[in-house]
Amino acid sequence: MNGPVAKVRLMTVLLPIIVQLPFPSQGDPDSRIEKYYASYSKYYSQVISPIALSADDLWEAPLWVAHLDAAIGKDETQFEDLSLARFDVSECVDRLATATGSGRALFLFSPLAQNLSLATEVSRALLRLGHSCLLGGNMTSLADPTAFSAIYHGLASRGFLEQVFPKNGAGQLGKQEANFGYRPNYRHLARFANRVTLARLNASHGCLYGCTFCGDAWSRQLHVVSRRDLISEFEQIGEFFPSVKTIYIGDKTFGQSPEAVRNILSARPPGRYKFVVQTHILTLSEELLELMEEIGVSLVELGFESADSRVLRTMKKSGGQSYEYWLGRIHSRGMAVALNLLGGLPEATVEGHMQTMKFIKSTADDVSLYNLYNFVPYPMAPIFAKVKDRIFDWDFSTWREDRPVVFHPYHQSVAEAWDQFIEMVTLCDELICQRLTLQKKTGVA
Ligand code: B12
Repeated sequence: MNGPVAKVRLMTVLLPIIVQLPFPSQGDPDSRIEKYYASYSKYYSQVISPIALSADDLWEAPLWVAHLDAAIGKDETQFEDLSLARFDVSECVDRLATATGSGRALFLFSPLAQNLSLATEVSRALLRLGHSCLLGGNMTSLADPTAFSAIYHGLASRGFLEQVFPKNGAGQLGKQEANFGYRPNYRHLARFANRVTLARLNASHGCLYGCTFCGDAWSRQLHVVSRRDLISEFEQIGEFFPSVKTIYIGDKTFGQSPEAVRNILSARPPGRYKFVVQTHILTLSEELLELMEEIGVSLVELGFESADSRVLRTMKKSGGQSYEYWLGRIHSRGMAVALNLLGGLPEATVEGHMQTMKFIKSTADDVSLYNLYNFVPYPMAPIFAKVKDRIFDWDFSTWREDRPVVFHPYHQSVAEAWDQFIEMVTLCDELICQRLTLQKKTGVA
């Protein structure tokens, strides 16, 4: 039998090997951003928990591996962790070819923008050696279909290998139970136990807000993980990451599902972990802050992006007026705040930048940390379709959140947008350095 159906049958009998590829992203950093992250790590270690990031390593264990392993559901599935390998096609291919022994394998890749080209070349070479390769994740719409045996779009659920060819698409959007037919299996992530200081766990996946700069496989849908599944994840994290003391709740908008919040409260081992959550200004309420305290949240990441309300409106994000109030409320409850700021947005202007700088200064007393990203038009973000024609650099390895934008912004040049981003980095570095100095003098973080 030939054709797609035969190919699927073949895939289901091959040895599945899940592959985490290396990233080039931390190579050759801008010195000002590097300095900022050194201060950031120091301060983060003091206010939240120690972080020891080795320069080339992943910052977290790759959770998609635990999901995919469980969705495949076979004992024999292997995991090849190439995250510390050189960013080099031959090295990756050699390592993977050796991992198969003498048999044929099905390699599963989930590249991000920065390693899509690497995944493509590695796959081509493995196909030539007679193996099969399946691509999934956040970059599938921009991948070259001739370089892979198949491309899988969307979320994986139990038995997904059989549905590879009937195009899976984005799946159902909206609010729904997390009925994937599997519980993530952390067994292959045990090797990250001494490499990471936090674990990520989702009580819900996805988000119903439609911010157009934000995009991954879970956007515009909200799946609530059942309490029983959550308990199993807490148990696995306890077992496989015994020294981890901080859990990052991966829910994109903590509080959007009250059920997910209640589930965390009742499923977590009381007192064992500090928690980090991320949320949206419109979701905040006194009740939610109360629950955060009860759960043991020590850091709240709040998406702020930009102080320019026009930019935010065009990106379908609203709620700018109450930030000062909520930053004060979170701080007064003894939780630290990290503001997520996004430079290089397509509609950004110098006036908007000045407003953002002013806002950063005026709220400095209530904010501990700043996560600074320079905008990258990832293909799953709704804004991608609009910005696509303005993209001038299609070399995905340069699509970096710590580099100048790869498209022409509407109201300024790439260089101007970059200067503004660096100004923001420098300001945030100064603020964090001041906190470190004060902390040294007074002993209070
Ligand atoms: C945890 C996380 C990380 C972790 C782990 C990364 C990893 N390899 O797993 C860490 C911290 C290491 C990380 C790093 C980066 N990340 Co990150 N990260 C995330 C985050 C917050 C959650 C991902 C996750 O675990 N989700 C849970 C899993 C279960 O879902 P999933 O990955 O979507 O997988 C499901 C489906 O997509 C599908 N699927 C996925 N892969 C595959 C593969 C196959 C074969 C199949 C069939 C199905 C399939 O099945 C899974 C189950 O349904 C996402 C945002 C998000 N909410 O998705 C960003 C995200 C994936 N990261 C992103 C980026 C850009 C990065 C960085 C490059 C950022 C940077 N500043 O440089 C770095 C990488 C550099 C480095 N050296 O580490 C972008 C990717 C955009 C893109 N298209 O490239 C995202 C979407 C966030 C964003 N900015 O929009 N990240």
